[in-house]
Amino acid sequence: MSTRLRIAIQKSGRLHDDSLKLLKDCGIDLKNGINKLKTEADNFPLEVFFLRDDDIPEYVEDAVADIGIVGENVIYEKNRAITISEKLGFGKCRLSVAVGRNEIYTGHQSLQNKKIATTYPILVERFLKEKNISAEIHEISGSVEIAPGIGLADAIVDLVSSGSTLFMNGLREVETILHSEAVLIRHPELGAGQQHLLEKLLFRIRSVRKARHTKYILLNAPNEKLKEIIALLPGMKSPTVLPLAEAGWSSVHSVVNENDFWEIIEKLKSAGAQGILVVPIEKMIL
Ligand code: PRT
Ligand code: ZN
Repeated sequence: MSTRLRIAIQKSGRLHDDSLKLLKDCGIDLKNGINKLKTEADNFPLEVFFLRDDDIPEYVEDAVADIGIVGENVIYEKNRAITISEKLGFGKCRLSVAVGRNEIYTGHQSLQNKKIATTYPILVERFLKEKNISAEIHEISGSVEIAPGIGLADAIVDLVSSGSTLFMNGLREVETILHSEAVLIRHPELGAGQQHLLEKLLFRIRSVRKARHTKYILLNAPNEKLKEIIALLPGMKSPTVLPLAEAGWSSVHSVVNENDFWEIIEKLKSAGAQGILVVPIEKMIL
């Protein structure tokens, strides 16, 4: 059988859709039937396993899958012998300490001798040890946010993204233990064939991710303002400048980073740029 790369992704949940979208954006078409345990790609030697996120590090460690997509929070809690290959920029959240809205909290020393409910006992234990605090960790498997309300704990440590779950349960976020996002993990020792396929996949992932943060920009500029306008547009090498049919005017093409985007647009306008078009880029190969 020819060499294939086996990837484990979440079967359902918060990372499922973005993981599939990433593969799709990398030009990988999966055969139908994503509700099954596994599927494969039509146009890339890739087999996809659908698993619970908590099991993914173990499958990769045991070489049942070569690579996987999972949150950093799961990796650090599970402590498996796997390697992080690439941050993927989605599934962002933080693992935070929260206490009752009206509780006094003056710093981590306020946790001394308290009861903390969490689904992340290993990370919490490490945090307490680092801070030299002794507290009782109460491991529960879900709905951590109700623990203080029912008298099970004085504080909780849980994942937070918008903060609305904490707010709705009368809790207040007081300290962050870990920032997390989805990452691509790999078995530490892949065969030469799998290693080669992983490099191909990583090349595509980086191109897709770079493109997501970059826009293609086209504008018209009076020639006497070109120098000033070009100085605002770094481009990949330098901007492309083409003459317009109307004498004295040029069309300038370049790429801009999404983060600098509005700032640059304003400066371009005040420098005399007109007819500014901004379009998404699908892939970006540098
Ligand atoms: O079934 P399976 O075991 O695969 O899934 P799961 O239920 O264990 O995980 P899932 O799908 O909830 O989350 C998968 C991963 O998404 C997590 O391991 C994180 O890496 C990431 N992620 C990002 C989050 C959140 N944001 C998040 N907000 N995981 C969980 N939450 C929960 C949090 O536990 C809390 O209950 O959402 C609630 C808080 O959200 P806000 O927006 O109200 O703050
Ligand atoms: Zn899970």
